[in-house]
Amino acid sequence: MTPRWDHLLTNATLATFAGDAPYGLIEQGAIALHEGRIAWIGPQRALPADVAAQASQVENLGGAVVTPGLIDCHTHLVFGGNRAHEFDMRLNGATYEEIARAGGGIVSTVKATREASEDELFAQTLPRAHALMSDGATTLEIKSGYGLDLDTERRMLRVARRLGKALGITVRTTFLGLHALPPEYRDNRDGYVTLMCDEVLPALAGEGLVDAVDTFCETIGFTPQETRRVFDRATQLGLPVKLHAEQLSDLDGAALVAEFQGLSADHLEYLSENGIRAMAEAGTVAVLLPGAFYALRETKLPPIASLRRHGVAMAVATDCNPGTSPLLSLRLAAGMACTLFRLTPEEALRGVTVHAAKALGLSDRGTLEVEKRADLAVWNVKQPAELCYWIGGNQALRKLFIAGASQPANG
Ligand code: DI6
Ligand code: FE
Repeated sequence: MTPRWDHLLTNATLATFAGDAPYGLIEQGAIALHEGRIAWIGPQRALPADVAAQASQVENLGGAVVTPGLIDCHTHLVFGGNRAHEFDMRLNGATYEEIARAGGGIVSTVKATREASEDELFAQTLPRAHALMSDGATTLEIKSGYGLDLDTERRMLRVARRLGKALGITVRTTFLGLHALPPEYRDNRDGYVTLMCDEVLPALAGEGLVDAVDTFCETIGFTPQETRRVFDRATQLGLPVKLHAEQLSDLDGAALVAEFQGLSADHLEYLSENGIRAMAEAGTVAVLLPGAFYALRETKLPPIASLRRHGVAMAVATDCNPGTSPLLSLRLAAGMACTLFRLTPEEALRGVTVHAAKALGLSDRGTLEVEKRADLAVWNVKQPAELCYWIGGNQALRKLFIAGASQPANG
């Protein structure tokens, strides 16, 4: 008889995140994978009698927790060089904004990125992608935004696409041309926004390199009016939008991205009730970035209680970037969302699975349900809360399944 399933995992603690029960938990569960999809899932006692004959491989997990493969829905993973020297400056009292205005910050990474070849950028980024995978990530969002010119923005997005192919994971790319004003346009903001809206974004979208469009809407970034210009262009190109919003101040960016039915508003330390109501109305996901909050020693907490009250889905991501969040573990980001933002472990884990999928507009993953993509993480823990509880270390992940193909934790 031809096996019905490629792989059957038994004796598992399944954190499915399907439905409203805590973790969508199925204890003593089993899950069958076939041709890259989940083919069966449920309590082991409900498995068909002749199950052993129906699977090419049967694996007893000894009670280990299985979650959907984690989804990092906000990273700046591709960049040249690093900014450890600014880490020192900040610890000596310089604020993120002072560093930015002194020509440091994003612009200093732009210089290093412009000078790097595609192969050099790929080689520098690969270890960072491996690090995220070694702690459970199977889908990554990767932004441009350190090129700020056509050639380098293209090179960044090509490297992002290449990482997905090389690692066999899903990479969703986001155009972030409005991340910072490059030196050559310091006195010509309008010229730069026009270049990005009328030339760079259309060109890169036409080359199939862009899945969504983002902007750094902030006092040291771009105005709501400038944001609206690039969002109008994204809409004309049929691309969804998301936004770095209310990180350092309230420019009502959340309401703006919600007006465009945007996928997500990200950071949100300074988010207002008006912004929350608009996000709830539009179904825009709140992406929380505790790594930047931690690294910047921020003190203003995102309004978590109000987001809960309004039923706004909360995602959690690393915001991995060289300046404000050099964080290479999505599982640690989930733990930080608990300890720093007071999310429950259940909320934080939903934040790196089903809500992160929503923030990327992906409906084929993020929960363990029949027909969903067979991206799974098998963990060396017996209860899901441990994934947020343990700080650091690389002992948590046992193995990944990526579209049903298993690979050991060390990639
Ligand atoms: N907000 C951030 O925290 C990062 N980008 C953004 O829009 C910072 C990126 C950097 O400092 O390199
Ligand atoms: Fe960011």
